[in-house]
Amino acid sequence: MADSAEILLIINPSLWFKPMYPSGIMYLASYLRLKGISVEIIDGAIAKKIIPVSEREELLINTIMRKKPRLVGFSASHLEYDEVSRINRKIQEKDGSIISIVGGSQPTYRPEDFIQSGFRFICIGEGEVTLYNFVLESRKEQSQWSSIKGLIWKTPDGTIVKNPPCELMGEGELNNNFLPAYDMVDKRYFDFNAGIIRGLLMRGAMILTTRGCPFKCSFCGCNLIFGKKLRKKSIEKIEQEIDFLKNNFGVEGIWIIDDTFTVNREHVAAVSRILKKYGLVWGCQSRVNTIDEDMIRIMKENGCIQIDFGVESGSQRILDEIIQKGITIEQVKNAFQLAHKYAIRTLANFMIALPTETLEEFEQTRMLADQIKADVYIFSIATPLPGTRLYELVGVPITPDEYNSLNWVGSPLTKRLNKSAIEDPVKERVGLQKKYYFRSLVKSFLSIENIRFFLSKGSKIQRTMSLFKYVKRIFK
Ligand code: B12
Repeated sequence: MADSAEILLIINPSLWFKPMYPSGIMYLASYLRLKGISVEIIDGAIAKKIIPVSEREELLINTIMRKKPRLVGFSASHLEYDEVSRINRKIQEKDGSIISIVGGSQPTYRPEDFIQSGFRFICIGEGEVTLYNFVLESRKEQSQWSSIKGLIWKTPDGTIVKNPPCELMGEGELNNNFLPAYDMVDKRYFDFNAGIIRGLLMRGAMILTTRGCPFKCSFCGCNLIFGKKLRKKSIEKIEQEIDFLKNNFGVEGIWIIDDTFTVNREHVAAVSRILKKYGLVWGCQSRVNTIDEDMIRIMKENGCIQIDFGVESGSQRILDEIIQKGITIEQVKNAFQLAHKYAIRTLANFMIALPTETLEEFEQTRMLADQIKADVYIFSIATPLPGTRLYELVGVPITPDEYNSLNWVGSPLTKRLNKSAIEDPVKERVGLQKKYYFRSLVKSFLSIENIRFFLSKGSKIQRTMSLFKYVKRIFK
């Protein structure tokens, strides 16, 4: 007799220790639980001592096998393709009757890779409804997999079937499932974690207040997951979530993980006021063309301390033709000026070595970086994620076994993928990062908010430890 829940959802399979909790899996777990399905989250990392990767993987597999689940669900970014596929194959070898399914960003972008790697079932896009229907169908003796919207699957004779996509949940449904299963993950995720709002030594949490993004940047596949239309959680539910986080974990700050928080003015104002009511500092991702003085003023008055902007390039041509971002350099300058005026910390994301980028255009990027005077700078080497339009624009095939070396600081693939005039993107990135990053790190550690946190009662040791851990991670 199995001693586990009907479905186990696996996080942090092995190699990638994520210092933040995985909202996707937690939303799936809470949705299934609301529908009366027993579900458990198994975390491969946080609750364990530091042990070698291979042993950690064994431990995870043994834990799964011991629980004898009927179903196992994995989530994967491209970086987790390898490990998730390997763990799944090992589980299948040990017990072929376990039904496993994978979902998340990379399976949505390129499901066929996961079929090749041994998965029989892939969930495309938003997962709650598809997973629920999948669990119900799996209980039947003769499961009709073709009835599950949002599923791509393989028949016993090896045919790959693509079912129609699943309708996205309406706002009512988002509100019913407003609270991700915070109680099913280790409480230490909410301990002092300087990574939540870069450099702040506080107890923090991430929340998702909207789903969907109306923009179409070529490097991002987000709207393949949640669509283009913005769907909002109600303010009452957002308040209940914040109340829960404050009362249960004593959070002091919030990072809003919406793709673009500042799309809807009324929503921004209402959420800001709730955050202020709970005395929290907070930050969000924004866009230079969805923000204006009125909005920034409201955000500042209500405790916003950091806004992240995707600037990407100083060349208007690159922004228009390659990134297809829909922003102008003037809007970039204006947004940073406004944030400075209201003393909100800014984080600027840039990409270098975009396809067709000339040396003059790279110089324009450097100049823009100097002009906007951001507090934190992140320079990434443009990385075409398979399944995105940027990947098509670069036009160089990347095989699945190369996925986990695809990263933003440079990789064995960088040379092959470089379709710009910049000869050595790795060297250029290091130079830029050195010029800005360490200065900005020191600046953020010495920010007023941090000093205030540090001087507040208790927890000085934990706050200091969190600083060390954060710096160690950066240098790694
Ligand atoms: C917050 C965030 C982070 C946080 C925390 C991530 C975490 N703990 O999960 C931090 C800052 C750590 C982070 C890091 C990185 N991130 Co990030 N991140 C995000 C962000 C903004 C939100 C993720 C989130 O919580 N979404 C909300 C939840 C509810 O959605 P979800 O996770 O997609 O889950 C839903 C579906 O995908 C599906 N689903 C997911 N899993 C499963 C499993 C099953 C079984 C089923 C049925 C369905 C299913 O159902 C869920 C509910 O509807 C997304 C953008 C986005 N819109 O998703 C990028 C995103 C996930 N990140 C991305 C990237 C690239 C990274 C980094 C590599 C960046 C870097 N330069 O280092 C790292 C490494 C991440 C890693 N190891 O996987 C990419 C992934 C692309 C890819 N091809 O995989 C995204 C999509 C952004 C993008 N523009 O493309 N990230």
